[in-house]
Amino acid sequence: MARIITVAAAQLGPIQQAEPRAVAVERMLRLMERAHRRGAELVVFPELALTTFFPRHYHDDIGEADRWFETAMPSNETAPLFDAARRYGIGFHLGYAEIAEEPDATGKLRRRRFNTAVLVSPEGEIVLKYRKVHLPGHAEYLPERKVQHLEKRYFEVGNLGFPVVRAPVGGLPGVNMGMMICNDRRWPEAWRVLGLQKVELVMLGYNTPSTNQEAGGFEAHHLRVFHSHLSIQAGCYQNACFAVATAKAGTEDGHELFGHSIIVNPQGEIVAQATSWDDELITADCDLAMCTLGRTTIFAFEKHRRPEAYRRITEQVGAVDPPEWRPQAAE
Ligand code: CDV
Repeated sequence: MARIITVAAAQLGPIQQAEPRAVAVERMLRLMERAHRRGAELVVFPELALTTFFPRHYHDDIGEADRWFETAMPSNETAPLFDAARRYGIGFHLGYAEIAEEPDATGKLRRRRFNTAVLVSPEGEIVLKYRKVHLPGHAEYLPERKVQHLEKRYFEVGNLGFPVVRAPVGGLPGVNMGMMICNDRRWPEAWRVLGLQKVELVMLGYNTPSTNQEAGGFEAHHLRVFHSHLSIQAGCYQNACFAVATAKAGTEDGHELFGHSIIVNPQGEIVAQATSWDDELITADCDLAMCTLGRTTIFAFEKHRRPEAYRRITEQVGAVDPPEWRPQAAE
């Protein structure tokens, strides 16, 4: 039996450093209104949707970066998004930088910073929170880099795992939903942890530069989008789920982000794609019954997975050299 929801990726064009949150929120409200007019029941905004992608900017004193962070969700500035959810009866997913006063692993209460996303219900309640696990980049200023990527400086590794929740969307009483943030989409482990919780819809926001900033070797320009789409399409196919992958796009603080937001089905097909590098809404009707084929046949995990052969995945971080083969005659 068909289980159809209408979802939207609300791509944002650039947000410059000087732009206040109120401007970004105003743009997001316009996208939510458009989503409502098109019948969308869930809207997905990008990673760090309220500000410029600030990890490209170095602050010697990390506290100086606090102005990019939210200490409350909702706040006075973000409350209009929650009001719009209630007004239109649609849920939304929002990426933002979070400051939390929380005990750390040693039990010490302290100020902690995370790259976070929340799913908000049409009633304006936070249904699910996720904190980014795979933080790319570096913690210190690197003079050899033209553009810094200081996520490891400003954020701690997410401490919530990869949670999935079953909650109503539109007319459906329960949809299994999970999240990833940007770089997470390149890691099959993240997809599989969601897949093992029967995720049906993955929401993910990203900010990805159009060129490889690492200067670690040549990477052709066109491969940037290819690798992003390849990861998302493979993740959806191998875990029999839909994904709404929403970008921040265009030239932000002089640096280009590639956009190309997509909605992908469990066959790994792109069913909608953004074509601008600006604020743009793409929508798709997703029949969640499509998730059944993959998860009852080729990816019926309970029949075919062999965790005893996967121990390295959780026991080992870096790659090790394999044993070297030598011809017997040489001994
Ligand atoms: N915001 C990100 O996580 N960006 C990374 C870039 C640095 C490669 C990404 O994986 O898209």
